[in-house]
Amino acid sequence: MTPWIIFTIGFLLCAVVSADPPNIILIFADDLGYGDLGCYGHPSSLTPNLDRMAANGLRFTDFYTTGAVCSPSRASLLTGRFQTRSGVYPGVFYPSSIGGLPLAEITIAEVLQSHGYATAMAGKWHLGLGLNGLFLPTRQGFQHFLGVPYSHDQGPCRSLICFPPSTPCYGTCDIGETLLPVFIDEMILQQPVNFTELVPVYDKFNEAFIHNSVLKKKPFFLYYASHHTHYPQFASAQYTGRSPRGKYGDALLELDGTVGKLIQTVWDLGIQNNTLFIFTSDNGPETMRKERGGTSGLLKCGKSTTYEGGLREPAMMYWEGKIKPGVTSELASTLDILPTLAALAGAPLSNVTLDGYDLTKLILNGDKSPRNTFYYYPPSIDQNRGINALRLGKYKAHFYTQGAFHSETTPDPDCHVTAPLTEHNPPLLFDLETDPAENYNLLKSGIPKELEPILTQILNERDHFQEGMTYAESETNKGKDPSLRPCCNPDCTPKPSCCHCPVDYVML
Ligand code: CSN
Ligand code: MG
Repeated sequence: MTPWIIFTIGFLLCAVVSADPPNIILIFADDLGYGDLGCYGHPSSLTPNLDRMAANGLRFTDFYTTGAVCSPSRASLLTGRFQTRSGVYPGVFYPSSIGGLPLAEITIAEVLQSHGYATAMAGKWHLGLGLNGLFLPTRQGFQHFLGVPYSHDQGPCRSLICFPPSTPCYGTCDIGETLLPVFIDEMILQQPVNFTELVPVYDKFNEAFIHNSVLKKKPFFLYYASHHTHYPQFASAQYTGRSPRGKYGDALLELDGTVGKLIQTVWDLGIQNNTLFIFTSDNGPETMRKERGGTSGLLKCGKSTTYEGGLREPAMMYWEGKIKPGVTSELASTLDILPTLAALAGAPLSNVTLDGYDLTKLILNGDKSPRNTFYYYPPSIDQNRGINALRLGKYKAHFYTQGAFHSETTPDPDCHVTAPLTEHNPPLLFDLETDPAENYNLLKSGIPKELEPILTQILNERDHFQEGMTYAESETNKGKDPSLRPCCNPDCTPKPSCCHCPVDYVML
């Protein structure tokens, strides 16, 4: 080979696998719907930093999360595998859950940490707590953790002091549970959490971690899993009353503020050309919270359903100078994040079965997505039923539909808890390009001749997928043990009221 050819090959390899592993900031919202951001068309949300990230990055129109509720969705994000394989189904973890994301699962943090990255997480975990913190982020590849191990409605609402402090909670929380803790690594830092000051503390933690990693000349992986915009809505003083969209808007504005701070920190350090930001959300909006819940915009239904509103999410990737700004309608999923980050970092993958694709050529070169299918699991996975729906190219087939409590209150009765589990044979078939709202079933009056081939292909694809799927023993059904509930005074009585450890964040 001539030196010129060797040089060219070397250059081409470098174009795909960066010699300098990029820093990664993965931002995950909670219960944020497809229609909630300004850049996705919401008329009264204020999201200037997210809109800027979208304008300067690649915004996805067809990006899917795998779980219509939290825990399964987070398990898939961090492992690149459907929740069926790790056993994080049905439903979600509770403070006293015995199970968790199995430690044998390999997370993004583990992939990157073993390749020399500094790793940290702030915010909501929701992948188990277990005995002596067995399932905390620090056991899954995160060197540092500051956050709450589950949802902030999984404790009494009185622990959620909003700003101003007299603000009542809206709806009900799990009053039988222990006061909500915030952990630093594996220790309880404060119980109950003071939500009016929590996000500024996360912001400081994030900034310190980025600074320290740069000082140590280490590439870093920061996972910021925001509590926003899960119910009940809260915001610190700086954001309260600042959004025209009320409580939900204020919470979203605070999340947007954190995004702005992260971008600013990266630019101040001059590492913007070597830092990839990814933003998306875990599941669709909880419309049962009415104006204090999110919206899926033009998509059908929301959280806990396998209509588009349950699983299609806002998503963007921003990397200054590397990712060409634009909008893509190529198919992508949270499943694809682990293989994509591993490829960008040049980190080897284990031989465990993955359900995601490496999207580097899509995001860096504008190529087609390697993904042409998506599989929709409901929160209550039943191995005998398998997936509820399947997307192949622009077509989506529903084999089962069901409404959900979380998707109550909008006018569409299909979304409501009163819409029972219904099998569809032949399936309902929608063209998501001409009909993203899933209004017009193409098979309503029989199977048109021209759709026979695509229907056959869809049914074959479903069989093929289900044959290749494995279902681990359920982790969420392993039961509960009240003694696992976190308590900052482990030996105190009477529980849970003695588990009370106020801390002034100013001291930190
Ligand atoms: S979730 O919300 O954690 O964002 O999915 O806070 O499905 O029974 C979902 N659930 C509490 C929740 C319970 C949550 C459930
Ligand atoms: Mg959620």
